[in-house]
Order: sequence, then C-alpha cells, then structure tokens
Amino acid sequence: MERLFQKSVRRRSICLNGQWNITYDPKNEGEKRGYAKGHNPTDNQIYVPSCWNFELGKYDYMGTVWYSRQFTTAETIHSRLVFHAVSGHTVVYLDGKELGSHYGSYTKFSFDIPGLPAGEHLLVVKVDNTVNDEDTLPLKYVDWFVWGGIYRGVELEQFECLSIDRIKVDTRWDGYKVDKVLVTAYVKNWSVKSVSDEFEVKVNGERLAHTKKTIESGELGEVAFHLSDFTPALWDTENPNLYMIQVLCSSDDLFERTGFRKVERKERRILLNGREIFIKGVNRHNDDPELGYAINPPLILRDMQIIKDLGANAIRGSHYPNDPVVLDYCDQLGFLFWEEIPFWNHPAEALANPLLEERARRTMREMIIRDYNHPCIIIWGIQNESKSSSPAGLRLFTKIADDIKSLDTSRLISFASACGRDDICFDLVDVVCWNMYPGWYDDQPLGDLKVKLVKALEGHRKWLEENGQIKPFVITEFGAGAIPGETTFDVGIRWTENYQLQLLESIINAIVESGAVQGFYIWQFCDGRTALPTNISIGRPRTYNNKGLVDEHRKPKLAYYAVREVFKGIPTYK
Ligand code: ADA
Repeated sequence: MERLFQKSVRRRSICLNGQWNITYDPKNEGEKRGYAKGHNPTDNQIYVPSCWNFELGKYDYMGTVWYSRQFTTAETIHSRLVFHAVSGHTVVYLDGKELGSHYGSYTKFSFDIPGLPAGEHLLVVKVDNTVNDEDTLPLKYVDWFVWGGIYRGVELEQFECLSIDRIKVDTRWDGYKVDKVLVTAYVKNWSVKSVSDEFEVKVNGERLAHTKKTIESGELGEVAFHLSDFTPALWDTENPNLYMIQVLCSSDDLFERTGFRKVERKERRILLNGREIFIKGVNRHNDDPELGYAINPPLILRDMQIIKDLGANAIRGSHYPNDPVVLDYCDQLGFLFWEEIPFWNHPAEALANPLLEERARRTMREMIIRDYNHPCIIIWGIQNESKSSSPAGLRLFTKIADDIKSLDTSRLISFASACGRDDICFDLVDVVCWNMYPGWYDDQPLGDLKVKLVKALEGHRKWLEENGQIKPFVITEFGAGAIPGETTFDVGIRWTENYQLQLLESIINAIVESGAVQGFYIWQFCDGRTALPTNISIGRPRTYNNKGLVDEHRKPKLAYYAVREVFKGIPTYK
C-alpha cells in the first residue's frame, strides 16, 4: 500500500506485487549467465513486497539478488513502471533490455515506457544491497540492519496522453492566516502532438479552480492554480485538519492530502502557527523483527498508537526517508516529524567522495519531492553524526542545505551533530541539534547525572549564543541499553530496565529544568536489529540496539511507563 487514501479515480494501474522468482547471486555472476534475459530453472519464489532476509538461511545475506516475473498488458499504451522502494542498488530490465537503474533504498523511482506493446512481458530486477566504507548510504559501519529486497509495492501505471505526475501545494500567509493556497500540478504529455486540455482542482470534492493549458509533446508542464476563496482550518498537533486535493484533466487525475500550518523559528523558539512548541519526541526506525523495512500499515499504526499513548508529540524518522504510510499516520494523528537521509557517521574522506555526494543529494531531492505535502514534516535533517567538524563536511552539507532551500522554504533545516563544540556547520541550520549519551558511553554515575547535565546544557547554550547561534537547541539522542526482562533490586546496574528508567528520567528532568533547550528525542522507540559484525555490534547484545522504550515486539519496558508519567508534566505549547 502506497498511501492511506485512494490515489486516483481515472488512472489505470496494474499491481505487480505477488509471487516473483528469486535467485541469489553471491558471486555476482548473473550478468555473465544471462539472468537479465530470464532466470535459471532453480529459481525460488518470493512474495513482493518483502525483505529477502526472512527467507530461511538468508538472515545475514547482503549482496546481489535477481528477481523476475512476467506480466501481461491488454493494449499498447504509455506506461510507467513504479517501484515504491527497493533496498539496494537496482538495475531494471524489461524484455531483456536494460530500462535503467536507481541508487537509494528508501525513496520511490520509476521508468517511463512510452507505447509499451500489448502482450506478455518479462521484468527482471537486479538488486545489490552491499554497503562499503566509502560511498554507500549508509556505510558498512552503521547501527541498523540494511535489509535487502523489493520491500514496497511495484505497479505499472497506464496513460492515454497526459499524466498528472505530482501535485505541490504551497501556502502564502498573512500573519498566521492563510492568504492564498497555490496548487501546482506537474503534467507530462506522452503523445507526439501538443495537447490542450482543461484542468481543475477539487478540494474535499468541491471544484475550486480550473484553467486551460497546452502541454507540448514530451514536455513536463506546470499547471498552476490559485485558490483564493479557500480558508482552510489550520493543522496542528491537537487539531490535525487535513484536506484532499484532487487535480483532474480529461484522461487522468491524482489525489494528494495536505494540511496547512506555518513552521518558523524565532531566535530560540520553534513556532507552530505562531505558538511556541516544546518537542518531546522519540527516534524510530521503520523496522520490524519479522518484516524488516517491509513493516506493514497495521503494525505502523500500532507503533503510532503506542507513541501517542506515551504522550510524545514528535518522531524523528531515524535515519532515512520513511514509508509514506508513516507520514500519512503522522499527518492524521498530529505528530511533528523530522525526516532525514541516511548519512550516518560518515567520516571526512567519505564526505569528499563525489559518488557519495551525488547519491546523497539525489536522495534528499527525491525525499523532499515525494513528501513535500505532508504537514507533519517540520524539519529536514541533513545528516546524523557525520564529520561536520571537517572542511569536507562543511562543503557537502552547505550544498545539501542549499538544495533543500531551492526545493522548500517552508520547513526548518537541521542535523544531528556528534561534534559538539568542534562542529563548523551550525551556520547552515535553523535548529542546532546534538546527540549525547551521558551515563551510557561514559562512566558518569547515575547519582549526580541530573545536576551535572543541567550545568552542561546551560554551558552549551551559553557557548552557542556566544558563537552567534541564537537558535533553538534540541537534543536529538540520548538513551541507555536495556535487555528486555533484565531487572534488579540494585541501582546503577547497566543493561537492566531499571538503569534505563533511571537514566531517562534523570536526563529528561535535567533537560526540562535547564530551560536551555527546545526539546528532545529519546533514543529510541523500540529495539532493533543492528548491522553485521563491525566494532558496533560487539557492544550490542542479541545483535540488537537495545535502547528501545519497548522491545522489538513492542512490549513495553519499565522505562516506557516512567517516561509516560514524565511526559504528562511537559506541555507541547508554552
Ligand atoms: C548514535 C546513532 C544512533 C545509535 C545510537 C546508539 O547516536 O545516531 O543511530 O547508533 O548512537 O545507540 O549508540
């Protein structure tokens, strides 16, 4: 499922989910063996969407895999083959010929096939989810498992001559009132002639604007509408008002859902529709122990309900573009979302690598274009814990920040720094964010953690302001590992649920008491599988990152209840 609502009334689409053939190719011999033209008879079957690591014996497999299937079309028609996400570098072949390729495991991509002939077709997909130390997103040294596979849906869309490819909704504000809503539809003309058509916009089923436009042959035209008599109710965490926007032409239509809210930062404060907010958030991997990245909508909804019950108002989608279903639920439930790309502890040498630069910038672009209309997203995150104290970091992150601004000026920009006072990239952001693990990766005793942290946070705030960073300051990560079920009568025993509870309580209380920060995200919502052996996994019992408030099956740990109590005393709005 791509979204939580109907995508179109008129568009035809053939669903290519279901049984596919699969062949593992650990030695990378598939090309030589002609797999692009069809597999060998020893193929197994796999259900798409899914991650291949749940096949017996493939739990650790990272490498090349070939997928194939046949499909039949009834007529010769312009077609677009859409992959909603594939984990790994993907090369796609149709009827034995290469259609194209895509790098980036978390965003959707597609291939246009004008006039695809009627009949039987063979679709072959090569996927390689190998990670390395130089140019992959993430690198091999990482703290989550990079599952492999075609893990979101695949479909073949069909168009007669025009396709409404995307809708972008922008707001012009008069203070905190909506002055004008601008709807832009990106329309492709697939035919060999220019096409004039009438376009209309409906909001919640009511026709609010229409216009005539000619789109040249092969062009991706922009059709713009101003909805001047439309005064929507605003979206916020308490009243997440949403509107269905539909753009139609004679042969196609597309729905998008959005909400209207203004996000700003004013000096130290983060404002939502003019009201100062305090972020009480969790970091969440979009991951499940039985499904990996293919975690399905009912399980996503359950996570959202747990996070609501906890009393959090924000989620950081660590560390990659999330499933649009997650974002749809956040829109519906009024969560404030931080979305980022999978830069994770990239060292300076990697940040200077041109291939990595190209991959990162494209991923950011694909994420912003795909998720532009979600009101829940308030922050675009450039990176996590990469070398933002290096000239290479400054160069690349400046380019990425500029890319973000060229695509979207309606949201805040940030990143999660691990460089502290050595960071040289804070000028690029609206919100300064630090990850810190007091009481976990150092030997600070729990006893005086709170008092020391209050002082440290006040000191950091002072240092930021002395260095010209009069901006919101948010702690993006802190936490402690707790093995589910491990409890003790003693105080201060690491890996127990008691220790995690005491540490989280102390840190949250210190954050609130210090008054130095505008919010925080706990690391992390739930336990999750870590990467194959590197020196990270040595410190990860069960090969899991055990810092979840709930375990991987979403069973609450002691800390869950304690944090829920603490959250009750922290209002969202000041
Ligand atoms: C980092 C990182 C997280 C996680 C965490 C931890 O800050 O951003 O992904 O690895 O540390 O558990 O140590």
